[in-house]
Amino acid sequence: MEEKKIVYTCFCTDVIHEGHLNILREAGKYGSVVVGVLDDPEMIRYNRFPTRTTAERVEMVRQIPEVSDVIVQKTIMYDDVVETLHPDFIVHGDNWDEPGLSVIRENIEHLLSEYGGQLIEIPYTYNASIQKIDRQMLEKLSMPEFRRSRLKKLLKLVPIVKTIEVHSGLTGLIAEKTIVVNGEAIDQFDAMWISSLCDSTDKGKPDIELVDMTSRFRTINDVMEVTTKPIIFDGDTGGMTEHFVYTVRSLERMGVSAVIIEDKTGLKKNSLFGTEVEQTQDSIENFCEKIRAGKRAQLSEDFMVIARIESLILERGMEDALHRAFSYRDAGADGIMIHSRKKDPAEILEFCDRFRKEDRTTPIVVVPTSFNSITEQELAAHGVNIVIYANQLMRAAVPAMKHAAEEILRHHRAQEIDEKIMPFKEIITLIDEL
Ligand code: SPV
Ligand code: MG
Repeated sequence: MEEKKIVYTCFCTDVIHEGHLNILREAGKYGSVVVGVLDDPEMIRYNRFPTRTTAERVEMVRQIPEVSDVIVQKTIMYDDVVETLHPDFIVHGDNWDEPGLSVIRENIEHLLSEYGGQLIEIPYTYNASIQKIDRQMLEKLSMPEFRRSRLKKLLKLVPIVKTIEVHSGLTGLIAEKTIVVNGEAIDQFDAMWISSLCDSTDKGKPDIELVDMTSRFRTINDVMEVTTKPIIFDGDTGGMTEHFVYTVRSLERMGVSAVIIEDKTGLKKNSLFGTEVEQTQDSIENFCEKIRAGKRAQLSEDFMVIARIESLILERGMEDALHRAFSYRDAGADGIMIHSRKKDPAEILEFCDRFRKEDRTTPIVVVPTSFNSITEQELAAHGVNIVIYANQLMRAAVPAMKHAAEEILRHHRAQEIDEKIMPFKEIITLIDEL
């Protein structure tokens, strides 16, 4: 008897809906159906953050009668699957125009062509009921409980959490939706940073803890209304300990995942000024008490208080930075941010290596604004867990806006600048309609 042909399809979904069942029914006509469940880390890079774990999704697919076997697909590209399974057919929806899908199609076609396998494209179903399920998934991702816990999950799943600064709904949408295809890899940001510098600058104010918490919370709310990714909040010095505890409660309730507070006191100025301006570092005792109070105040398990060390910025030396790091950790800090304004990443790497020698688990956060030649991969190799691109969106926007304003003044009309600026039709593609 002729052996049954193998038909393979990969699912990157948390819910099985009629579109998937349709794919499986069609696939079943060609042979015995093996479904790949895309592994969590790859789901995160390529698609939406999974609301169910890989194991749960495997179980979900196993329950479907049309499915004869389930495997975990480790990478978005099909090389490993094809090598081990050698399917006669690969079935895929015909929604190839979605971001990133065209490279996957090329990958599948190339692999199949090597041994005469066949790609079967099935019309992609996206009706009202599927649309509703899709929206419910997005809604779940944006809810405070789920969003808040996502940072800790990410820390377990990805080599380094890539975080980009946002200061408005629009920049939030850019962080949420920007996807690039880099060779065979698809990439996107994991989390968002509400920077005190950019939040203040957007309001035309200096970064000296002048913009009050109510206003900062409004920025968080603007971002949260249109996004799902987790938020790390720049809490400046945290203010007075008696105030910080209330900030922790509010952030937690809103669904923020972490607050980073820096060990400075008095009139805080931005760290990128370093010793050019007068800045005072807090005592270890005071700052530890602030961390302890914040940790006592939080109610959920997943909220993180991360302690930021300014010793290198204020040129107090490596030993002081390390001593503070261990003290803050012992006071209960869930992570350590180490900052530097040197172009050379050497002092950051030395800190990370020495910290990691004694502590293999406490997350390390860095902000490579000055030491920007270092890659995420190199940082991760030195034990860094979260990288924050703290101000690049703002710095990209300002010169572009300034140039447009100058051009209009120069030419007494807007025609000359028109081809350099994005048509609004394109901008509004970022905005979701309900
Ligand atoms: C911010 O983005 O506001 C920061 C990081 O605190 S830095 O500007 O580098 O101090
Ligand atoms: Mg700041």
